[in-house]
Amino acid sequence: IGKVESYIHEKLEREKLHFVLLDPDDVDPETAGKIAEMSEEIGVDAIMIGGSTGAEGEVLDGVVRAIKESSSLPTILFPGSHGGISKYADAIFFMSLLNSTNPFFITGAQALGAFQVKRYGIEPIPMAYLIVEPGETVGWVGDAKPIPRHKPKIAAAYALAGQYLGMRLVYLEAGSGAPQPVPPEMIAVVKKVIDVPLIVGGGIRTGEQARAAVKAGADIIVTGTAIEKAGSMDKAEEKLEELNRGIKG
Ligand code: 1GP
Repeated sequence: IGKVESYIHEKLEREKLHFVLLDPDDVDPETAGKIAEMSEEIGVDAIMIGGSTGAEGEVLDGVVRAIKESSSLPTILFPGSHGGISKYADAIFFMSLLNSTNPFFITGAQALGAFQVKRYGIEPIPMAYLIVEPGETVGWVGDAKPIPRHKPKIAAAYALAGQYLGMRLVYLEAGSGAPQPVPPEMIAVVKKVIDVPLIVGGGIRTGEQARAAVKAGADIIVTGTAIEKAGSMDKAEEKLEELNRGIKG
């Protein structure tokens, strides 16, 4: 396994992790750089870069470069498709949307992007990506059949299947900006059956919600909207601190 994945595993032996997601379609490079710098100071563990719409090409490259220039945190691509690849990033969540109804999001985009990942020497980290209701934009764009919020066993079955298919991370996603995060009951049931680290994101806005997800069994918490839409850099900093405290305890 590669450098970034080793870093994740080493850190997980000591603490729960906090990844901040920046969507190049929502933040300009300068803001992204500032948020990354603040994130590193506060104790965030990695920056994820991606989005479902418009997070491609020069816009994506510009944001990744700005982040690399202003922090030494690992940069991990979180692509909406093969368009979400940037040669400036350290690693990529090489993810399959297992509960999509469209093979493009399960294996198609992956095939279209594979050579580019190899050419640029980006570290691929295989990940099972599961969309839970409501799913928001990524659920719609990804042609997902979102897992019902009150059906944790369906989530667990997909998560275990992902692990058995060789994926080394499982991500439970409620969708960026979801009104409610993934239910803690679902996190607990999934965590019980898998052995690989569990990532949870979508709609986590408060330290309390982050804490609840960690207590239920999440290993890595992803936050995006709460920081991007905080309103000012000062408020973004406060929010980052609150969320980080919730995760790290
Ligand atoms: C979205 O899970 C991530 O893909 C983060 O969601 O923007 O709601 O924090 P938020």
